[in-house]
Amino acid sequence: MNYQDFTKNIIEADDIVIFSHVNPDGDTLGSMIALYHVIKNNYGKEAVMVVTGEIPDIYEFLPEIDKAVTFDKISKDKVFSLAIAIDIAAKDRMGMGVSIFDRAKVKMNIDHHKTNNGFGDYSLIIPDACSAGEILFDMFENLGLKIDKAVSDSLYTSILTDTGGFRFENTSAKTFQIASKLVEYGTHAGEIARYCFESKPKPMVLLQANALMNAEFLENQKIAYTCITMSDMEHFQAKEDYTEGIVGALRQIKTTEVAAVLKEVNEQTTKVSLRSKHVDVSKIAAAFDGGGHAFAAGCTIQKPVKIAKDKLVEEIKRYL
Ligand SMILES: [Mn+2]
Repeated sequence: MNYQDFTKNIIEADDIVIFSHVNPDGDTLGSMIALYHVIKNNYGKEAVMVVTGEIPDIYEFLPEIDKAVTFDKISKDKVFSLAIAIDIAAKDRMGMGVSIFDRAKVKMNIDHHKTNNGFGDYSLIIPDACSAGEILFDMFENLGLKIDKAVSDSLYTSILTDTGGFRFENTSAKTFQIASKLVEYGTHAGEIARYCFESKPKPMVLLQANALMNAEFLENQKIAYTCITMSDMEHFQAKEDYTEGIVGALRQIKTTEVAAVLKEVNEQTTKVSLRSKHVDVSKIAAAFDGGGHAFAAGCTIQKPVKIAKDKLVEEIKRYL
C-alpha cells in the first residue's frame, strides 16, 4: 500500500478497529496508541483499540491506553469498515480477535517483521524499520499529519523498546533521526526510558533473578537457556509479562551466542523466546512454526517443557 491508501481508507471508514499482538510489548502498544491519537486528531474519528492478554503495568503511562479493550467486549457479529493490524507478524498473533479482523470490510497490515506474509487488503511491511513505530512516523510525516505529544511519546516508546534502548542491530542512523525529531516534538527521553526500563514490579525482578540462577549453559557456553515453570510463576505471583527481559539478560553474557527462555504454559505447551548475537534464530523458531527477527524470535512447542528443551537445543546446535 502507499501512504495515500491510509488516508483514503480512514476517511472512507464508518468505524475503525486497531489490533495489537498477543503478549503486548512497547512497540505494538505504542504504535496502536499513536494510531488512535492520529486518527482522532487528524480525521476526527474514534478508533476501537483491541489488546490480547494483559497490558504490562509499565505501559500504563501511554496516553489513553485504558480505552483499549479485549476482543470479547466487541459484539460477536460486529463488522468494522476498517481493521488495522499493527506490529503483527502473522494473523494468529491477534489471538481470538482475528475473527473480527477477518470480518472487516477493509483489512490493513502495518508491520516490520520480515516473516510477515502480507495478509490483508493493504499491507505496508518494511523489514528494515526498527519498529512499527518507525514505519508510522514516516507515514505520518509524509502525509503531513499532526504529531502531538501523545503521538510523539507513543512512537518514542515503540522505538525505544524495540531497539532495546537503541542498542540492538536494528538501530540505524534513521532510528536516531526519528528519535531526535520526537524529542523536538516534546517527548522527554529520560522520562520515557524511566517508565519503560526502571519501573519493574519487584516480583518481576525477583522472578528474573531466580530464572538466571537456574540457567544452564551448553556447547562451550554458546547456548544459554533457562526454563520457567508454572510453579515458578505461581511462587512469584507473576503476571505473564514478568518473564520479559530474561532472555536478553542471558544474551548479555559474553560467551552466549544463542539465548533461550522456555516457559511452561501448561503440561503440554511450552513457549520459547530466542535471542542471539549472530545466529539467525528466526530459522530456529520457524522449525517449530514460529517466527520473528534474525536476532529475536519465538515459537510455541506443543510438548512438556523438558521434552521441548531437548528438541530446541538439538535445533540450536545445528546453527552454531
Ligand atoms: Mn515490533
